[in-house]
Amino acid sequence: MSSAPAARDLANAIRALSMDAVQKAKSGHPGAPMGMADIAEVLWRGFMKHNPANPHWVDRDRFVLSNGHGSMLLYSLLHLTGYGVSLDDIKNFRQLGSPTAGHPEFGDAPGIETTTGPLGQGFANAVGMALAEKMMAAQFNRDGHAIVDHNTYCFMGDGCMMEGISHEAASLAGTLGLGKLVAFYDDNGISIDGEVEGWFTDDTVERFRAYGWHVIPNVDGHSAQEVKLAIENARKNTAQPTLICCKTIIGFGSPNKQGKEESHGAALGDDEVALTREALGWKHGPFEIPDELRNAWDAHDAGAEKEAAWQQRFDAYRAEFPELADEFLRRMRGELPADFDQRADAFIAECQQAKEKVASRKASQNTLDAFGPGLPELTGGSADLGGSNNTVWNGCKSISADDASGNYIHYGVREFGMTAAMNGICLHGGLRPYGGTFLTFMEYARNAVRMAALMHQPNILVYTHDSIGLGEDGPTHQPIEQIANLRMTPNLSTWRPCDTVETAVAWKHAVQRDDGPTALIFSRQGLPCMDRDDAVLANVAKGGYTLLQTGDGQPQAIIIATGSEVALAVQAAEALGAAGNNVRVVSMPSVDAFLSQSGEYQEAVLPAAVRARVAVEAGITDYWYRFTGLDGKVVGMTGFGASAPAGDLYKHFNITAEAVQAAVESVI
Ligand SMILES: Cc1ncc(C[n+]2csc(CCOP(=O)(O)OP(=O)(O)O)c2C)c(N)n1
Ligand SMILES: [Mg+2]
Repeated sequence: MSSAPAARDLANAIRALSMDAVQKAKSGHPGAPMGMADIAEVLWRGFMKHNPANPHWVDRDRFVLSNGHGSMLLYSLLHLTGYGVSLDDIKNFRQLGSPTAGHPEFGDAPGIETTTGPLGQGFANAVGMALAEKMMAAQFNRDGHAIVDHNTYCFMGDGCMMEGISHEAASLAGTLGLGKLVAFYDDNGISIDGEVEGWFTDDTVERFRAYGWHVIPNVDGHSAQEVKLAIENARKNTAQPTLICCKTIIGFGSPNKQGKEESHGAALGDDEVALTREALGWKHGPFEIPDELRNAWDAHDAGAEKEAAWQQRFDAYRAEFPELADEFLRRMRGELPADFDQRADAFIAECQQAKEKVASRKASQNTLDAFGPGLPELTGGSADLGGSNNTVWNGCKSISADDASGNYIHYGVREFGMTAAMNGICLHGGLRPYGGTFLTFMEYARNAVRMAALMHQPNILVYTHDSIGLGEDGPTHQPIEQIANLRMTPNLSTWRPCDTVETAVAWKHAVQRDDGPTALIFSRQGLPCMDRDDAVLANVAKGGYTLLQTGDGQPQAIIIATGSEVALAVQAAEALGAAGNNVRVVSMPSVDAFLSQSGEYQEAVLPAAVRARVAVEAGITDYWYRFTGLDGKVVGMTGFGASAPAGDLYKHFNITAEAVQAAVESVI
């Protein structure tokens, strides 16, 4: 009888696949997979609760490779344990159409929990996943019934540690006591430029202890025994997140390149690959995995058993709490309550009737008060601006380390950490996060906004204080180019509503969207509510619509406006109309929603023949030339704002009804 394969041999399967795939692609990063292979072997074979046959099993452990350049580590693991990543996929590493992209892309291959590559962000995603687990457990588990009970494991390198977001995310995870989060630090002393001593000398152990983490220092990342012990200790501590600091050798096994930056991000070369095979005692050809190693890696049987055990627990839960069980499954499927659409429409109609004049940030809060009670998955938060962002509604209950049963997260002043954690919450499932900050500080979180769009996650981004209209806080706080920037992001839906009605419609859209994020942009200052008949009201959801026209038939000119400037456009149009002109006002709360309408509808709202067009928005003018063309004009900002009362600023920057009127007169 042959003995079970040694841990090192099993890890070497990862090393071989990684160096061979990188060699074949002539591009990629062999160093991290070869350095972390031993850790991965212990974690995935000894601890990970997962079922390759069902990558969507709701109570699986989550695994995040935050140092995503080491993608071949993840692809090797998915392939070896039996996910739908074939040997051909591995051979096609980094090629067009292959699920084995340069960096792990969420949705490309089963088992990839999040897109990683932007260093540090995967770690913040993992924090969000662990937070979601803790909140879902608090909401759904009952005595003797732990149906939500899984770990989040994260691999991270020096780069992740150096990134500022690691501070935001680790600090939040420590404060919230995310005890089921276990991060592994690949402490190999190397990053792209060489030995990190020259640019990274933190005491990482003490740093994480200061955050309130349980830290296990000095683990030999090439000793299966030490890694196993560390994971056991990490799992025993359920009150604090754990960081396991693993000393490793980058490119482990490569005689001439291990321990050096040369193995970080380039193929080892044919000669060195051969030498590495020899050094590792790997006697198999490229992409060849002997059966006994394959069998030892295969996780189908163990995975099926683990899921079956959970299913049994869930069935017992369902027997005792049938409604809760159904609700849990509904939420994990990401389905909205059946009555949401109808309730939302009723509230929108109410807003139109009430015609309240309030800031759109206040209108947003009113909408949350209306939608929130029927949407238990709605999970709010703000980066320490709850009172300004109006993200706290009547039914909000804050969560803490001791009680995570609520629905509101105080993210603290951590915009990037918040947004990336919200991505992790979306990816985990069961909760629908929204989080607020000032629109200007969206830029602190910019790459996480982009990642939400890239990963098709329905993250709801609440941005208030949307323009010079915020007034006295001055130009550091006044967004100029941010709205255009958001609009130019693929798969991000951006809304800048003009009143209570458009605000409620925007929220409805954001909640119903299931394939990407929505940015909701709200004013600090009060905005009048527009008149609309039923037909006009029905068009608001189309993102751009004719709000009013001062005459019949083809208009002489069109004014396109958004948000706080719609009222200026209406004033200008009324003055022009009184002078006998036929002018149309198009309110355009969401350009992307408008552009997704039929060509016929778009032509009806913005007839191509009408080239006398003026756009008005208290943001950078450039974006709007797409709609106004060479013959039109744009009233807006061309530079930074200033510190003064909002009314004075609008006059100073000449964003007024008179300016709009003059612009229209000049193009008619
Ligand atoms: C935000 C971000 N900045 C820069 C990069 C480019 N980059 C990829 S890996 C890397 C160095 C990472 O060093 P480390 O985490 O120690 O990885 P190792 O070399 O040990 O594998 C850099 C700068 C990136 N992927 N993301
Ligand atoms: Mg490193």
